[in-house]
This record gives sequence, C-alpha cells and structure tokens, in this order.
Amino acid sequence: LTPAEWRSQSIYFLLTDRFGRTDNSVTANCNVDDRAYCGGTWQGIINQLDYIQGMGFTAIWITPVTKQLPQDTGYGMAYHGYWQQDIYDVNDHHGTSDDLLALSKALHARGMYLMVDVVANHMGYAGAGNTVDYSVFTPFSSSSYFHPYCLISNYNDQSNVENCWLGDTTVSLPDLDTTQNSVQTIWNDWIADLVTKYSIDGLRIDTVKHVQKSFWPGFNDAAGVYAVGEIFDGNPAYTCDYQNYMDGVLNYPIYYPLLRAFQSSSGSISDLYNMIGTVASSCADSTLLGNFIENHDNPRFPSYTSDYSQAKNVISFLFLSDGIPIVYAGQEQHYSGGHDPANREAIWLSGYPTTAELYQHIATTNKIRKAAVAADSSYITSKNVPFYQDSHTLAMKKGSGSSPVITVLSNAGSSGSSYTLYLGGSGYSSGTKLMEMHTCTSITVDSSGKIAVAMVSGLPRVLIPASSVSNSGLCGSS
Ligand code: ABC
Ligand code: CA
Repeated sequence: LTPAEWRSQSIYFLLTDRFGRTDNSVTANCNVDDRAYCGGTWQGIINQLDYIQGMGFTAIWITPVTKQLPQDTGYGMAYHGYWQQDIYDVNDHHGTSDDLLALSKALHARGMYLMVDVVANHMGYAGAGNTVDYSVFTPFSSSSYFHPYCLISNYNDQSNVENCWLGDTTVSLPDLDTTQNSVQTIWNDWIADLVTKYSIDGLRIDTVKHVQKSFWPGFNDAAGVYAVGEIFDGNPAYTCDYQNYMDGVLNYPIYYPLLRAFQSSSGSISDLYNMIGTVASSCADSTLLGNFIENHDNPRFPSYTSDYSQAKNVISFLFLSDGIPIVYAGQEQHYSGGHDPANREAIWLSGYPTTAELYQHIATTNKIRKAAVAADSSYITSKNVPFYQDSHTLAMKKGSGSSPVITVLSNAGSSGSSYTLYLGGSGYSSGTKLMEMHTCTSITVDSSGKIAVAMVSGLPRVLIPASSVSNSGLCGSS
C-alpha cells in the first residue's frame, strides 16, 4: 500500500507473543515479569481477527518476525522480537513461515492490511559487547559488518547515537555499520524480498534515529510500501526531519503533550493546542504520521489515570486529528501496565470481550472517521486546526472548509460537570444542521454561528454535518 492509501487506515498494534494463541486459550498463564514467551502465535492472531475488525481496524502492526537469540538472558527471552540473529528465518515461537503467510492472506481476505515491524540498526546477542560471537548472525557473520563496540553514552551527540550500540552488558544490540554498501545492499534486498514473500502492506521501522538518515530513502524505496519510523524523541524539530527520509514517523512530538493534557484535569490543554500547529508546520506531512498514546515501550495511559472519560478523549484525539491512528492491544480493555515489561500483558486473559467500554468507544470512533472520509474527499489530507481552548477543553476542526468534523475534547474526567459549551469559530454558518455522534443529538448552528454542545462527565463530543451521517452505521443509519 502506498502512503496515500495508508492515510485512511487505522492500525491495531500487537505483540505477537501476547495477543492470541493457536489453541484459543483465554487462561494460559502469562506473567509479564518473567519476560518469557507466553505462547501467542500468528495463527492465534488469525483466530481473533473478528475481535480486531469488530473495532473497525483495517490493519494490524505485528512485532518483528525474524529469528531471535535463543537464550534466556538477564532480561528474559526475545519474546518481543527485537533481538534478531537470522534475518532470513522466522521466529518459530510464533509459527512457521506458512503461518505468517496465512496471516497475511487471512487479513487480505477481509480487506485488511499487514504492517510488519523491522529492525535494520542491530542484531541481538546474549552477553556483553566485547564477548560477541559474530558467527551466530545470519548473514552478518563477522565483526566487519558492525560498528566497533561502544555503548551509547550521550543522546545529545548524534554520531554517538548512530555509531554506538543500544543495549547493555546483559543483552547487546550489535550495531550494524549501515554506512557500508555491502550492509545497505543486504538490507535493501532483504526488505524487498520480505515484502514480496509475505505480501506486506506497510512497515514500522525500529530505531530509526540510530541509523544515519541517508540510509532510509533507499530502504523505504526498496520496500515499496508505506513505512512509519520510530524516532523515540518528543522534539518536533528533531523527529519531523526524519519524514524527509521516510514516508511517516510515529508521532512522539504529540505523544507527550497529549499524555500531559489528558492524564489529569489540571493537564495543559494549551501545550497540546500549540503542538498541533508545531507538528503540522514542522513535519513534511502531518497526515502521514502514526498517532498513539500507548505502546510496548511506555507505560499505558491508565497507569497514569484510571478515569474512563480521560481515556476516551485521548482515543478520540488519535482518530480525529492528523495522522493514522494506532491503538496498542489491551488499550481497548483499559489495561494499565506500567513500564516495560508490565505494559506487555497477554490480551487473551481478557477473554476478548467486545462489550468493553473502550472497545465500544474505539468502534464508534472508527465509524465516525470512516463516515468523514466517505463524506468529504478532502478530509484525510486536510490539516486539523484547533480553534478553541479553555483550561479543560480543546476544540478542533478537520475537513473541507464548508463541512469539517468538529471534535470537542475535555480533560475534566468522569466527575466533570454537565454544562452547555457555546462554541464559536467552527466555520459553520447559522442554520447548518449537525449531528453529535456520541449522543445522536441534532444541533442547529445558532444565529450567531455558535454550536451548543452539551458537555457531560468529561466525555468527548464529535459533530459532523447531518448530511454525512447516512451510511455511517451510527445514529440510526445503516
Ligand atoms: C530490555 C528489557 C527491559 C529493560 C531494558 C534495559 O532491556 O526488556 O525490561 O528495562 C527491545 C525490547 C525491550 C528491551 C530492549 C533492549 O530491546 O522491546 O524490552 O529492553 O534490549 C525500540 C522498540 C523497543 C525495542 C528496541 C530495540 C527499540 O520500540 O521495543 O526494545 O530494538 C531507545 C531507542 C528506541 C527504543 C527504546 C526502547 O530505546 O531510541 O528505538 N525502542 C530517550 C532516548 C530514546 C530512548 C528512550 C528510552 O529514552 O532519547 O532514544 O529510546 O530509553 C522524552 C525525550 C526522549 C526520551 C524520553 C525518555 O523522554 O524526548 O528522547 O527518550 O522526553
Ligand atoms: Ca546504529
């Protein structure tokens, strides 16, 4: 899939080891602190595609598929997939190459897409950097393919970040010398073959900031599909620049102010308001970013606040601002794990209930976004514009000038009061009929151009033109 085709998708990110099992067990033990394989498989994902599609997701992003270091290390086993040793073989804990192919086919049969996580910066080794036996790597079986051993010691020094090694003396992440032509050729051939072999539709690229920028255009071109890179850095100037070298980047610049704005009723709305504009102007194309509030590297949102209204607001932001929404498996069940490894709970232990409050909120929000895409051909490429803020509220509009989607978010939480927000500045003229999609309330823009939005319990509100509701599957339409 091209970048343009990815814009309107929505992504469910899962750790293959933690999502679903071949035997469909919902009781199999998984103690996150053990950092062991818990038994999730590619077939297990196939078994639960109804659950994912039932929330309206059109794509899944799965953790790396390559063969990993086999040892039980001081940090457990390579159940997450970021410690590869053989890039030409698959991780047999997750199934066979045929199983991975079957997953790809099962997704495509439903009109869904497969995004695979890939690592080009490093391999993985159980032991300190000065003890590495390079013969265990395929194909990089000699030290000549790697940067000399040094641990990253200064994140403010970009050459240190690129040329020294991630990891530590317990698990080393031997750092490939990606400036060598031979290394580039291996990676470019590999990614082209991988994408072709498994009919992969998109890539999530790991550790992008640890490889020189000039590496990425060739790699992204060789892949031939949309790639979204991980640059774990909240600075928009630093992170956005990488979008000049690959299709998209994970939206870390928004992540931090989004978290701070909604994790408590005293969070800063204005910092988020300002960052929306900064990202839109700093990044080459904010509509190709990957939006998230949870992942496997950061504490889950409910580890900061147990409030469901606040969780719903952040979800609404992910879907209705610029970029491709990404939900991390377990988010729909309000899982609350903190730092790695606590944030890597087994999803099967939830029993996959589709009645869960956030599961339903995500399903509704996916439908709203799809209705907007269907009704307004410029929705998905237009820039989201925040236009109102107070200490608890943010309103933003996205879509064509005459009929944008209006999203009103609140950090007040479930105990927030009931009141009417008279919202001006939406661009809608008086008399226009809108629908509030969560309560299915019709609202006519008043004579002064204001919209009377009924705010209750800190819940998000989304308004679209009444004429866009048909076919959304919401508010009485089919
Ligand atoms: C293992 C154990 C952990 C243990 C750790 C020491 O070792 O599992 O329990 O605590 C994989 C595994 C991990 C594993 C690591 C290391 O490998 O998943 O479980 O940890 O062996 C990606 C993936 C991630 C993966 C790897 C490695 C890379 O998403 O899952 O980890 O392939 C850095 C990298 C980033 C990487 C992340 C984990 O580490 O850049 O690619 N993620 C600062 C730095 C960032 C740094 C981040 C976290 O700290 O700038 O570069 O990310 O260490 C903001 C700033 C940011 C700043 C944050 C903290 O604050 O703007 O720049 O980030 O304000
Ligand atoms: Ca590197």
